[in-house]
Amino acid sequence: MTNEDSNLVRMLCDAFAIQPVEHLIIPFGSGLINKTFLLKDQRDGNDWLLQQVNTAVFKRPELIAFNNYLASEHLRSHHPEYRFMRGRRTADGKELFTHPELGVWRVFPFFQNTVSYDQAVTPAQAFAAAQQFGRLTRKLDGVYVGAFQTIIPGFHDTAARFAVFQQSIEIATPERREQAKEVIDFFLVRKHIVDEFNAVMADPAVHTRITHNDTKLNNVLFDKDSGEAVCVVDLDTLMPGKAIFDLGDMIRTFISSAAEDDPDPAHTDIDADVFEQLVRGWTSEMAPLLSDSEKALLYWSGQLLMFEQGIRFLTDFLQNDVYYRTKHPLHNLHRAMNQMHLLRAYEERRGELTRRLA
Ligand code: GN1
Ligand code: MG
Repeated sequence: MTNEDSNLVRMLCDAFAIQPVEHLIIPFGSGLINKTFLLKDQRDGNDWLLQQVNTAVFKRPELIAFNNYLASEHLRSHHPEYRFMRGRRTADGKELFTHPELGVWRVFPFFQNTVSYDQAVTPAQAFAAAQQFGRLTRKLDGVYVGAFQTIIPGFHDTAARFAVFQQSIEIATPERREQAKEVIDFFLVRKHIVDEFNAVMADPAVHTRITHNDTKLNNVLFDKDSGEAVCVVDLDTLMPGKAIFDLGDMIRTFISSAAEDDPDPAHTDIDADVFEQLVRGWTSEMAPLLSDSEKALLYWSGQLLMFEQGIRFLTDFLQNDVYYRTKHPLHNLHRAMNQMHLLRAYEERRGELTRRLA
């Protein structure tokens, strides 16, 4: 860890009244947006996750704290057994630590003996993980959705994201536009997905609920020994949304054999058993709440989210990497290519996959 990071962690520990065990401060996780540290508290032996809120992405971090508060109050009174990751307060009782140079930080309990996976789970793990995401939305059924804030406006507004994508093609450097040509064309010819999205959004039977909005596989913690899914994490985007989009992001991230930035099509294979079990896991919680309209969108939700994520990565490439953290100049393009290969494979196997859900 750099000197700078050690100083940072020391200030954060002061702010949140934690006495860290020096050798147990580790940079943590593989998020593309936030910086995270894991550390142990000398006093009580508890592990904590220190997470930076990226204020370029989360322009109003207090809204994250607000929604988390509303959710945790509802769960505490209606479902006290539910394991919801509530943030630790600062020494002076605030939900967020805000500092002019160090930025905005939150602290969460870290459940010991847990692990998360970036990819390649078994069908049983896929069932359990999807069940956890479904359970969150189900347990939050009954809250007054209107009281929750929109943390990132238009987060899953695929139509708006497509419009920005089209503009970014125009303003991109000729070099990047040329490098991305095949991928741009691939997504442009799928504009019908945007039309389908607009129809879905206009359907009153596709309900707005409180959803997680970032249901990647690695946002579920599994117990290292029993292998059971323990809880969901990364509640930064807990806000009103369509539950079906949570399902779509699970399909996108669970079923692929390739890492999210692997551009080689030969590595992208779809695990149909994982697909089937994740949909079953999610519906094992959500079925009582789902309308016929929503039930008709199970397969489609995966298509939507692969499309949306593909154009998000591609837009960022065309805009010279302003949003996602990148490790090399082609990183966002590789991510977009990965979504392209995944979506293509997913469409090719549509018949087989939808039959699995019958
Ligand atoms: C971002 O930061 P992380 O890894 O939790 C992004 C998600 C994307 C994801 C792709 C706020 O999530 O929407 O699906 O990268 N989060 C935000 O890996 O934009
Ligand atoms: Mg996230």
